[in-house]
Amino acid sequence: MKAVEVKVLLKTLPKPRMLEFPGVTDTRGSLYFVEARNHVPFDIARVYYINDVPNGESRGWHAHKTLQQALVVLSGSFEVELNDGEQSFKFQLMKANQGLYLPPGYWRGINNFASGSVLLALTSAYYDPDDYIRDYDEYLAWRRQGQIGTGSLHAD
Ligand code: T46
Repeated sequence: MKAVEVKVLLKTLPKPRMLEFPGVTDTRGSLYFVEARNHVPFDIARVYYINDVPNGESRGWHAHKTLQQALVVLSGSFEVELNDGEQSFKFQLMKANQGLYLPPGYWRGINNFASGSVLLALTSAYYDPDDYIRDYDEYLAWRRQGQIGTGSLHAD
């Protein structure tokens, strides 16, 4: 992707933010639902989930060039650490009706998984290894190419 396209993409998409999914709770328990382009700001192309994370292990530590995701905690809790090359911010996910919207372009790590946690990810595209930046120096160079300035990371 050309630098100018990166710049346009990152400026056009919403910033990372917490999402709250609607649900119905009655005597039988709780049911939550997520509609594409309604409760997450993209069409859902793929779902993956992560469980059985050993105590002290973390996941991620990479960035995506174009992929949008919503991370949901189905059970337990975990922390998402985001970094845009200039600032970092932590989001705690601990309720089943909560999600974190993750636009492309942010370095992310997921850690502090409580025992038995299940992370569900809703994503905007099929798996593509070429969409990942797994080296932090490469990520910083990629960000510089896109000339993304301070203030591009915030948490609503
Ligand atoms: C992300 C964080 C939050 C596939 O074959 N298909 C898939 O859809 C995915 C997601 C992964 N894989 C393979 C690729 C690797 O051989 O599964 C293996 C583990 O993937 P990875 O090391 O990327 O896992 P995480 O937990 O570090 O990262 C994942 C997502 O890949 C990534 O998009 O943002 O969770």
